[in-house]
Amino acid sequence: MIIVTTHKGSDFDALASLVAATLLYPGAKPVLPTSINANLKAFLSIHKDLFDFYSPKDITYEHVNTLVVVDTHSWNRLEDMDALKDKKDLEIIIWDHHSEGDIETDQKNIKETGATVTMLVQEIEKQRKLITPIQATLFLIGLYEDTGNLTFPSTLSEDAHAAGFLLDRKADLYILSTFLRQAYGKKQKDILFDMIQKAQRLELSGFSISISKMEVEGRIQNLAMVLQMYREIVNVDAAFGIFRDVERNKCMVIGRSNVDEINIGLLMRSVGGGGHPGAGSALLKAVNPDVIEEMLIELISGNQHSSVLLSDIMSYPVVTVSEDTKVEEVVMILRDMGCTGMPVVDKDDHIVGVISRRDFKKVRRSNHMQSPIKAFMSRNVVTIDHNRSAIEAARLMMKHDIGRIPVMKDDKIIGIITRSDAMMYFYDLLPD
Ligand SMILES: [Mn+2]
Repeated sequence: MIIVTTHKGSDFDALASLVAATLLYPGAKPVLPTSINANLKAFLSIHKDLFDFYSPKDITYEHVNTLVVVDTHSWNRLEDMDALKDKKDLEIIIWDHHSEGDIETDQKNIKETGATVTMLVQEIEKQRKLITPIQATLFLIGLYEDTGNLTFPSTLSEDAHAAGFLLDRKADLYILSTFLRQAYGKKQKDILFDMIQKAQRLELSGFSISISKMEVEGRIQNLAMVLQMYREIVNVDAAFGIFRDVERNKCMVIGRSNVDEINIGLLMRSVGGGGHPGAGSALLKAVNPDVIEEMLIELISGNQHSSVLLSDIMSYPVVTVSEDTKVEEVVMILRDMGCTGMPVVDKDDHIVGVISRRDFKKVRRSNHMQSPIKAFMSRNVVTIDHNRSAIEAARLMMKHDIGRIPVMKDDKIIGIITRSDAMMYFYDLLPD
């Protein structure tokens, strides 16, 4: 007997993948966990008769010789499957878009697509299996839910192709929009209430800020929406949530800002994430939430309480070029050293500019290759004194959107601090 199952707290991607897998493995019994999301319950209350789902307790484990697991590959996310853990000669097949999991098998179909159902739909298309409009609708709901209607940064072109294929197969967008509400479920509500109860406001550089730290279990969807609501409710200029997933030892940092002066995208980039001025996030491994909070406060307020000096973490010696060096030569030096920019100095070794990849865009004509580099370098040089802190360097990088800053002592360059130097420093703060 072949069974297909998926994770507890099943969402639409899980359900869609479960149904899709039964098409790829004819005769396979779909085993739906008893714990499923609220919007899935609503969908099944109407569509249940169309699908022949089994409950884990209906399964006689001795009869199972093939186990197909979709949208997870962790034993502890399955419901009542422990009896199969050590079963001899059990064939296990995995279809999942999460990179982490402990179910061992040599039949792993794992790719970090936006939704698991995308991979199964690709296979259905490849094998030219027929699907009904209702199946296509369910698959598209799963795909849209996990990719935020193809807007989440995790979305790949494969997801969009699969969506196109499903629309071709008559997926019904009216039905889809009925069931696909923004997932503001119990989990999200509990988190929001907890955040509001513990809400703290601080005033930093004239702005009202709120930073909440919380422990969460597993991957919780739509935390960004929760944070957006939170910022509006507590009415601050910028709000940050630091969500620590204890089990995976990761912190999800999400920011929302309503003022131009606090650029979330730049802030998140300086801690290893990304985003745009109003919204952004970063996923940090093994970082203490208190350290992240401290970093955010320091970055926004520009304080320098750090006792570690730049001279301890900067890179040196620094290769510089003289302002009279020909463009052609500078290009060669950069290529040889494998770097993207360097400081430019005059004959007294004083810094007069920096040259970076951006500046070479100005070099158009080939006769420019013989010009001195001073004709193309940027003269607005941001430098930092050697006795400043790493936090301040990170703040300058953020403010000017640059990745390297020359470190100065008595008007001479003694080193250079790069974004990765600053990151190394922050990560070294971690407790073991
Ligand atoms: Mn999924």
